[in-house]
Amino acid sequence: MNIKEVRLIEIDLPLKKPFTTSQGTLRNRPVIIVEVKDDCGLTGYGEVTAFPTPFYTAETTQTAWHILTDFLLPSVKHLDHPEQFHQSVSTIKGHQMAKTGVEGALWDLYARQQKISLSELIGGVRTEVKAGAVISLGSRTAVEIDGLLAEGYSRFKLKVEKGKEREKIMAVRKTHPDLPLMIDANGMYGEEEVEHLISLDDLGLLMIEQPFPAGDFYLHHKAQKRMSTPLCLDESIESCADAKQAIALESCQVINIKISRVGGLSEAIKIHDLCQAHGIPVWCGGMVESGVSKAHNLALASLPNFRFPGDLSGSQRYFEQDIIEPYLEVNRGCLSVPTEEGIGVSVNENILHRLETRKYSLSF
Ligand code: OSB
Ligand code: MG
Repeated sequence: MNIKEVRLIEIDLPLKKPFTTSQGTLRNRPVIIVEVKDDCGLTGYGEVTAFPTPFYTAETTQTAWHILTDFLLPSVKHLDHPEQFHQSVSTIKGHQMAKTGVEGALWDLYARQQKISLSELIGGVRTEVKAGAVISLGSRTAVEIDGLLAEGYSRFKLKVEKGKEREKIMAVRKTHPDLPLMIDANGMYGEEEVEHLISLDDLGLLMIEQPFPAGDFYLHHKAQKRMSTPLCLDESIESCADAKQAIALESCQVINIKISRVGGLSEAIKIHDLCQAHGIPVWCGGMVESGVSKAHNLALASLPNFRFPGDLSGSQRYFEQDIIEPYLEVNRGCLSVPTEEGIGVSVNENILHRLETRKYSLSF
């Protein structure tokens, strides 16, 4: 790929309002943008979406910076294809989000070198994908849903608190009885709450995301066996091997694929293919991320087994200002899959530098 330089730019994106789950609150959104440059002057962009605190997975912005600068960046020098990266860093355990930022930049660069879009490169079959929204704890749920419906969003995911799920869902159902609605528990239930979770089976939810902690395939299996509402795994799936176990143990009926949680696009595609072969639908998760990740997500979500609207929203859902051009926007409930080369959007370097909190570069 003739890579001459790799750069990290950490930025701090101001959020329109805090984003809260049962596990923690995000008040602003630091991310690390990865740039890889080749000998012809082309640049590929990736994003590290680790959070400032380890409330979602074990990584943080700070652990990612350490792993990137001390271990990952030198590995990009001799690659011929982005798919080689994951294997080339296999002795560095975990740190999926740090790896994803680098692999994402490599995929974008590679597609630009081939002069095709990332979606085309990976065999995408859709020109647009349906938008879905996440409603954070602490939001005015009804008001927010009305606004999102007016924009055409077609799937609604509520963050919920233990014991208050029914009340919250019923309040929405009162005004919108047929709304495609789901909840995301972010692993907040324990073994002692299996019966409580099963009691939510009559609420007609599209699915329930990650009721039990990551790693507990057994509890998910135990509950799924007794529920008709599909369980969807998020935090539990950090690799294709995890997806294999979840499917074999019948721990879920749906999987949320986040590129950043599984260590990159190559692994995400493997999970997509595995799920497709087993009749398990997938959808694309979100990380309250910048347009760089959103553009990568749209390429992924153009694959055939993405069969539910994902956590795919427009540039201005969480931020006043995005770092990409043009902004990704929801039109009549859909986001277009970019058709320009690579991820199909460019990064506004002026905005990037204005938001920059630290940087690093390595030349070859
Ligand atoms: O569990 O999917 C999650 C955001 C932060 C941490 C965890 C999760 C989320 C989301 C995605 O729900 C929000 C989005 O990007 O739209
Ligand atoms: Mg989730």
